[in-house]
Amino acid sequence: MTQTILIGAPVDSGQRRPGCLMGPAAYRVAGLARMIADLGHGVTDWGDVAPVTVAPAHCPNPAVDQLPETLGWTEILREKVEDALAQDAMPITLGGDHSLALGTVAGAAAHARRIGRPLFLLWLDAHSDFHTPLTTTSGNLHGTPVAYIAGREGFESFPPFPAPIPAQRICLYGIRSVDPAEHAALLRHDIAINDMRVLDERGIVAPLREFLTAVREAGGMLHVSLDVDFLDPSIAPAVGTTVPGGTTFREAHLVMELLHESGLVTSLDLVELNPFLDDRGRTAKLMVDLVASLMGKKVFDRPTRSFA
Ligand code: HAR
Ligand code: MN
Ligand code: MN
Ligand code: MN
Repeated sequence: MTQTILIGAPVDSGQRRPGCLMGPAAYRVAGLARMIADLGHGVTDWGDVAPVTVAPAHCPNPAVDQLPETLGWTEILREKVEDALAQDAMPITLGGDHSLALGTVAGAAAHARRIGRPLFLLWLDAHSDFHTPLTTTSGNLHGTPVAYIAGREGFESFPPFPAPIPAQRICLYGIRSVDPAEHAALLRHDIAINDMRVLDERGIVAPLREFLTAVREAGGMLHVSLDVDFLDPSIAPAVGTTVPGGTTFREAHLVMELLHESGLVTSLDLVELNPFLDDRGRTAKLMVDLVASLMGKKVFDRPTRSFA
C-alpha cells in the first residue's frame, strides 16, 4: 500500500502550443484518483497549484520563451514535491508540459539530499530534453530539464539545482528525437541513452532491468518522468510533439509492470498531455491505465503457469 499525493500542475509555459494546462483536469475526469484507490492505495489530491510570481529574469538567449512563468512553476513544484516526499508519500504530478520537471525533480533531489539517499532518474520520452537555455533554438524550456537536473551550465537564471544527479544515475528511455546541440552535449556525458535503436535490438525489458538493478544496489530513490510522446502517436495522439516510432501499448504496459515489481519508484510526473488534441479522451485514459500498471494492476497477483 502506497500513499500517493496528486499535484495538479497546469503548466503551459514550456512550449507554445496551448492546451497542456488542461492536463490535470483530464486526468481527474479519466478517473485517476478512483483507479489508485481501487488498487488499495491511499490517495490525496492537493488540487491544482499556481506558480509563484518571480522577479523579472534575464536570459542572454533571446529565443527563450516565458522564462519568468517557468521559474515561478519551478519554485512552487519543487516545494510541493519535497513536502509530499517528506510526508512519506509518493507525489504524482499531473502536467502540464515537461518544463514542470525542472521543479519536480529539484524537489525530489532536495528530499534525497536531506535524507542521504542517492536519487536516480528514469526519463521516458521521445526527446532527450538536454538543451540548456543557452543552446535551445526553439526557446521552449520543456526541452531543458535533463540538462538542469544533470547540473549543466547555462541555468544561471534558475535556482541552483539541489545536488545535481550524476550522469551515471540518469537513464533516457525511448529516445528518437535529439537536436544537434543536445547530441554533442550528450556525447560528453555518461548518461545511459536507450534510444529506439537500442530498444529495437535489445528489447524493452533488459536495459530497464539493468537500470533498476543499479537503483536497488545503491539503495536509491527513483523519480520517473513519463512524457506522453514516449508512446507511439497512433495510440497517444494528444501531444504537441508527436514523433513516429514510439513504444507500443504492450511495451509501455510492460515498462510500468516492471517498475511496479521493482518497488523502487518514489515520485512520478505525467507530462505533455494536451487534451485539446485528444480523440475522445483516449490518450488521457491510456495514461491512467499505464499508471494503474505502475501501481500494481495485473491480470493475476500470484505466479501463474503458462500451460495446464
Ligand atoms: N528538442 C526540441 C526543442 O528543444 C523539442 C523538444 C520537445 N520536447 C518535448 N518534451 N516535447 O520532450 O525544441
Ligand atoms: Mn518544504
Ligand atoms: Mn519531454
Ligand atoms: Mn517529448
